[in-house]
Amino acid sequence: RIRRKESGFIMTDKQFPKGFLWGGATAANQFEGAWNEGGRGPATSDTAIAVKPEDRKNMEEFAAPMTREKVEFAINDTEGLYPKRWGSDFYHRYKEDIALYAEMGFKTFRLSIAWSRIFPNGDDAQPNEEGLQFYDNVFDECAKYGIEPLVTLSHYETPVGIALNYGGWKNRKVIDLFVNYARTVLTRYQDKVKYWLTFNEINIMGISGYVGGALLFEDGKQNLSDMYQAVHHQFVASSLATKIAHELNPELKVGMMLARMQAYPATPNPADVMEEIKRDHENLFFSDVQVRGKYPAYTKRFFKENGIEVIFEEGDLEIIAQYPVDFMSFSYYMSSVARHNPEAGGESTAGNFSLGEANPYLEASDWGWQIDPIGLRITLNNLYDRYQIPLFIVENGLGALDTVEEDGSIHDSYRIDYLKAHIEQMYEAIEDGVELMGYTPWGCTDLVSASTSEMSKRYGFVYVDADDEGNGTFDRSRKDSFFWYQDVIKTNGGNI
Ligand code: BGP
Repeated sequence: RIRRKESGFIMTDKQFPKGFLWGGATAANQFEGAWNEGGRGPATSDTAIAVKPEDRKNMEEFAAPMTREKVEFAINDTEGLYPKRWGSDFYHRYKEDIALYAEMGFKTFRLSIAWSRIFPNGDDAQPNEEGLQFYDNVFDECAKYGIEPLVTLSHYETPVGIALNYGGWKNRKVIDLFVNYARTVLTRYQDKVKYWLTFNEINIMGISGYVGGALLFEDGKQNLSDMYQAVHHQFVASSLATKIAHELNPELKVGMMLARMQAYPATPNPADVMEEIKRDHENLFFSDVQVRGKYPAYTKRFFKENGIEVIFEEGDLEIIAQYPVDFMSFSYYMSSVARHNPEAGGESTAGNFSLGEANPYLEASDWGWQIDPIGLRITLNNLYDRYQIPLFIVENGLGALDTVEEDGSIHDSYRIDYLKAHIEQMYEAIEDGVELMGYTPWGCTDLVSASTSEMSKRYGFVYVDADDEGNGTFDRSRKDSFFWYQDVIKTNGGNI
């Protein structure tokens, strides 16, 4: 099956589609740092404290509701450990980072805009020009190398002013504030950015009260009505942003972003299969609304049975119906097991969002995330069967502890194995007929973890010399996976 040799690389018949968008993904709240520079206002992510290594598998902090008390305390606290405030210092090192992406051959680079860099308090009358200029510089740098930016409007951070003064997304006024922000950046960057995502992992808000940063619970208790009200507002805001993008230029493509959680029935017991369908409904509700443009019947039932009250204003459902997304993107890290009677289950494992039953057929990462490459093929097939629109994998990867050798090299063969196995399954899914736009593995340069705020949980091809306390030079270096991924891109997946 070996076809030809090109500049030292063996090319095989196994090729990804022409124009496939290989790249990497980051987010401002975990990567940029410079939290109080350039006129940026504080964001909810600046108040996320580090989880100690011994508490790694304890997801309490991740899932704890965001409260006024905590946010106010953290924002005035100069002593505590808040690693997202310094991130990986992309703010000062973007030129070097983008040059490294160009060296790997990236076709695309996923990043997010920090809302509070543009509107420091969330509701300012005028945008902050210095913030706008920063992203102009970043996009111009990408353009130098022909790298297409893929931009998330809201990735796990909200201006603190919106949390404290409005209570976050449960307040309808936040739709207008977001739409104003979206209009500002879509208009400004319409000639520089073609691909946009509205909300990162829109389904996580309820589970990750604190990390998601979108919703304040005054009494410290998660409340399903508030959560689904907030989600509804995000649906409307997302559709309005899509409308603006298409009015500016019909060529702009706007996607939704789901944390896809593939679940398997624990046994062939129909009750377990039904449990899996229920999990799918919880997860796919978000893409059903954003892709199909309407609330599914199963959600109406769920609302009714759980006493959830969501206020829909006149015109909301029409907006959602009129402006669905152009493509669907998702993150994929692991799969899970669905069992009707959890007590009958075996061993448990940690995941990025919750504890769950371990699948005996799979191995897990050091953080307990179960590694399942075939699950990615299953997911791609299921999503494409369901929606028949282009898909984009905008996050995938292995969080691991890396060791720097004496000569500075980093031999991360475990990361290469993980990514290779997933890319193989992507190829299979494409052969199955799935329309896949691209692949941006998470944290292409090491960055601070969303769930634990650790720097030592690394995903990158590029190493950042910084520890969990923010000590280090923050200098960049190439891991073994850097050279491996460079080959993958150069051969358009032909060496997998
Ligand atoms: C996703 C988030 C990212 C990211 C990733 C890895 O849920 O969109 O922001 O960080 O998960 O998670 P973690 O950083 O917790 O390892």
